[in-house]
Amino acid sequence: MLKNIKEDKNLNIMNHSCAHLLAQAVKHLYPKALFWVGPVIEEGFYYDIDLGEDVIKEEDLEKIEKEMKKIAKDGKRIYREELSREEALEKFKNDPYKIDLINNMLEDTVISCYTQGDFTDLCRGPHVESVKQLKYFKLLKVSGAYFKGDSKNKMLQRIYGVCFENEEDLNEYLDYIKEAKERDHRKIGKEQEIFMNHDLVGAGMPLWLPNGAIIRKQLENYIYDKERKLGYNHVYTPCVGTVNLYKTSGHWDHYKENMFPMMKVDDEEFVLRPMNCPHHMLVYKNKLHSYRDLPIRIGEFATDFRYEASGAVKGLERVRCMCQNDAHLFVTPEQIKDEFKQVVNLILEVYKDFGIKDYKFRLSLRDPKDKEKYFDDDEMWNNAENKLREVLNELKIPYFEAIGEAAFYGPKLDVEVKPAVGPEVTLSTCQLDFLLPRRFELTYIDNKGEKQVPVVIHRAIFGTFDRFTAFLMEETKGCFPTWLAPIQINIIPVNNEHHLEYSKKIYNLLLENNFRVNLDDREEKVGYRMRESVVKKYPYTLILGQKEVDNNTISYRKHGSEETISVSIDEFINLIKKEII
Ligand code: TSB
Ligand code: ZN
Repeated sequence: MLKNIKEDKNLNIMNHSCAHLLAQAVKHLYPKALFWVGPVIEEGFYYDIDLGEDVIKEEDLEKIEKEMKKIAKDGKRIYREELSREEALEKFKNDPYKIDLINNMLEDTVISCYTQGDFTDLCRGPHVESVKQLKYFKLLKVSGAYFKGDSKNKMLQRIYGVCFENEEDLNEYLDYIKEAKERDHRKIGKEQEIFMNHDLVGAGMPLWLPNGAIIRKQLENYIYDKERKLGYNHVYTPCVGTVNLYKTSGHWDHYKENMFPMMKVDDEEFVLRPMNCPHHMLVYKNKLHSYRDLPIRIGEFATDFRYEASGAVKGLERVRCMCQNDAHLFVTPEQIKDEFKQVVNLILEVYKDFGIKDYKFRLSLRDPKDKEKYFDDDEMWNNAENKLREVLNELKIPYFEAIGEAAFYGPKLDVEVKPAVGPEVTLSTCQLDFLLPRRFELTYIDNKGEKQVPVVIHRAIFGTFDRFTAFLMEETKGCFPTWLAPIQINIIPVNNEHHLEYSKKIYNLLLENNFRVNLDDREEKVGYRMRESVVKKYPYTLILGQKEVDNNTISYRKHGSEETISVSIDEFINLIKKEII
């Protein structure tokens, strides 16, 4: 595991000092530059810069880095100076950003600045003693960032970099970034034509291409079968609802900032739905229920819309239009534990099937102080939170607790995973809810003939198909297992004149057997087409030449193997069928 630079005391100081070195170099090259803040982050440092008319592009980073090296080599000492508020305001009187910082400092803050050669910056410190100590650094990227993170403010330029104590650590880190970039699902998604985005559709609204659609369909079939076996019933419901529906559920009061704005049609006020629970509550309410009917498990592959900040949307991982693998389980209080355990076991089973090993369970609790986000009923919350702890302890599942991560209606058990790039995200979730059934006045008749309110478990095993597919692309580095791969078998005839007819016969036979096949009959050299088959990560490549035609066989290579194996077509079909089941 790589070091967390922010947490490592020495690296923190070095990276912070390196941010100053960056600012000094930028000032040399762009004398009009003004600087906002340059903090240390987990992955290194950045500095937000106002360059006026100038724009720094990725290709300019090299020359800035060169200037940084020059200054570092020059080896000036770094001096700290403490200033009174008046002195500081006077010293930085031509710099609106520093004046803003000074004016926002608390009364008793010690104001200090650091000087190295011809560059002085307002800073709390500490710093290394001399710029000479900064040797192993690299500028990584440049992006836009709004002043104070507010889109109404001016866009500044943010340059990211990283600094280490030695060359080895720097190289290890750069290799890691390179590998992460290779694994980034946005790159794989493009290369393998899994999804695309278009400005005319909008940010965070991916379009699933044919290859992606195959993967998604496979995932749907996989989880649908599992859910059916566990007694789920699936429904289709509209991806809009009236504002009143979401007022009844409480989303309008507690979740509005995550929703698209209301739209009026005739006299009705609609919203694109951010969640499906209200619809499923109404499905439950369509009939009278006895305790004998419970648990009732209503599932749906349901499209939702959520407002995510434009800077936060990311490929398929964080989108504004998503499809949940959702279900709501309506249970009696006595059934909570067993039903919750069934969900956790399903999560574990699915992760095992997909070979996912690196994940953590997070118990997401309310923040009792946040009365706006969370429904105000301490007894209900304590009861629900304790119930989840009990289940987790009984299942002996290791977990960590996170305050303020619960849904507004109840605590959650979330599964956290780490994407190739960026912070952890939640995949699966299982949530306990005593609130929504009350708000929708749901009931069942208990064994004494009395009306009772059911408890609801909200759960999404994949989370969304979008996020899960993004994660799978990164986990597998784009080498999908055969049952999921958009193209499972690629056929290469050695010579079109002599082997195409036989190749077509094999192609049709494989199609008839429900495999997803591609016939690469382009007039390119065999070696070239083989290499491309490897690059495209097709699980199987068939090479069909004279020997195969004469013997009525096929020769195949499995992705990742150099070995070519010859078998009869029946043997090959059986082999893949066995692998897929
Ligand atoms: C499970 N009402 C519940 C449902 O019944 C619900 O909506 N829970 S949720 O808010 O946690 O969302 C379910 C899952 O959707 C999350 O666990 C996460 O995996 C996924 N998800 C959330 N936001 C996004 C997003 N912007 N892009 C892609 N997937 C997302
Ligand atoms: Zn729900």
